[in-house]
Amino acid sequence: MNNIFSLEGRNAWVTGAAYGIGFAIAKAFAKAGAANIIFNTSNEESMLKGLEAYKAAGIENVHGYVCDVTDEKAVAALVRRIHAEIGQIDILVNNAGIIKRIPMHEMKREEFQRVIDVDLVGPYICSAAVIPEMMERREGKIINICSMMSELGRETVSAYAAAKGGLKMLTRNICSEYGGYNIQCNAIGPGYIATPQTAPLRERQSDGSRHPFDSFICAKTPAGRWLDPDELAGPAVFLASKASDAVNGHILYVDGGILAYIGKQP
Ligand code: NAP
Ligand code: GCO
Repeated sequence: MNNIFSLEGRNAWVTGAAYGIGFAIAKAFAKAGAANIIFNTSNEESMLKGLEAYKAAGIENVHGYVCDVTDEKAVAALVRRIHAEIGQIDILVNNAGIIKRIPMHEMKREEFQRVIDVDLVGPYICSAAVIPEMMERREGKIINICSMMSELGRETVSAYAAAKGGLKMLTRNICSEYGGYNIQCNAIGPGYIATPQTAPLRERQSDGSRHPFDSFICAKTPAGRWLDPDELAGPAVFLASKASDAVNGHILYVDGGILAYIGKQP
């Protein structure tokens, strides 16, 4: 039974995996037997810090690159380099993402566009770059990192919700268009995870009290807490492994039950 969850010999590219959710998923892939972990960030500083972090975690065979997922020429060049230097890309995780928390009517167009470009166009660019080789081999795994905002809205995150809602449908469309090549494209929809991206929502107030959003999210989560990035490890290994070969176009919410819960009565 365990073998179907093994990633033995597989090469996995996790975008934006210097830290946060991507780093946790890449570590899990390595522990599941992946032969090579490939990650990219938008700048050299975080890429180098990422390499140090993997080394400190005892993860070997890690390859870090600087590549903005919105730059299709750079992504195409990176994929060619990976194929030449490392080999086939068995698993792609479209993890790289940003958020800008600004009331929609105050948001500048270019701010809205940047979120859409990184969070939705980036996964399209990276997926389109790896799919031809997966088609040739008639095998591949693509995992998109969606969000609670693939299903729900909230104030100040209009661009992010639009992007993550679109990413949900991009997941289903890649499934529909490439399932015949034995390519499975699924998504993980994390709940509220303690990473740098959500750090502003957990900051202590000047009087030492909890951030109101921190209290709000704990009331919206049945377990009453933020989730840890490492809690995405099992779902990610499942969707990257042969164990999920018959799962396609699925959004696997790893949210501690948020989407099922009306919230704790104040
Ligand atoms: P994070 O801590 O901010 O990490 C984001 C990663 O993406 C960093 O490694 C960042 O590296 C990279 N990145 C950003 N823009 C990039 C670009 N243009 N090209 C390449 N890399 C880029 O975020 P996180 O919390 O780990 O979130 C990871 C993913 O999960 C995102 O898609 C996010 O929307 C999603 N998500 C997060 C949560 C949560 O609660 N944290 C919940 C649901 C979904 P550099 O900035 O150094 O380039
Ligand atoms: C926010 C948070 C969320 C999380 C995540 C929830 O501002 O509401 O950043 O968007 O990042 O996407 O699933």
